[in-house]
Amino acid sequence: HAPQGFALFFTGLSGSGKSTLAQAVVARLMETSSRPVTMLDGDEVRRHLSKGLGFSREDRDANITRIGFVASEAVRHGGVVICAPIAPYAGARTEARQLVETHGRFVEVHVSTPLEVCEARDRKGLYAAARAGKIKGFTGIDDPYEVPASPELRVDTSKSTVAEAADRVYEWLRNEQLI
Ligand code: GGZ
Repeated sequence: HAPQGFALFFTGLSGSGKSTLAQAVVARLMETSSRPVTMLDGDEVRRHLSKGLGFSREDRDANITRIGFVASEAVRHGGVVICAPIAPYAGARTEARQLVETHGRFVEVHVSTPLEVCEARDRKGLYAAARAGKIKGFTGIDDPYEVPASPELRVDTSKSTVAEAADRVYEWLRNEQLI
């Protein structure tokens, strides 16, 4: 019979390694299975699905609800969906979970790389801009990130390599017989 659909939902600060990790997991899935994977890339989501939304609480919540809705539609048909938004608010994450769990599994992965590490990396210079007051309401600086209380998995990319973290996610999925 057709395998169960699931959404792999990475959440964490900007620069925590969510996208890199998501890409590594997608690569592993592609190597080992012929199941199609829908990647809801953060930048693309904000360019298309969530075009026009900003970073107020309301807009961030709307962004996450839209991602949850699209994920649930793919999962309904047995699909594998991977997304990696910051998703700073627990309420919106729960809403996305509920949408997806109507049809399949929701796997929340908290990418728990500490703020100090994300800020030291500052790949896009956004933390420096936020500290300088050039960006207002930046997650972790002057906007909240509600730490997930009970995610399926927690990974810290300052304590392991991306490959090791991707391995842990992959093994977790195998253990749950999702792949
Ligand atoms: C946080 C911001 C902000 C503010 C722009 N706060 O490192 P990035 O650049 O590529 O990832 C961040 C991205 C976050 O978008 P999400 O759709 O994942 O956010 S949410 O889940 O909260 O809807 C960052 C950039 O957008 N960015 N302004 N104020 N990140």
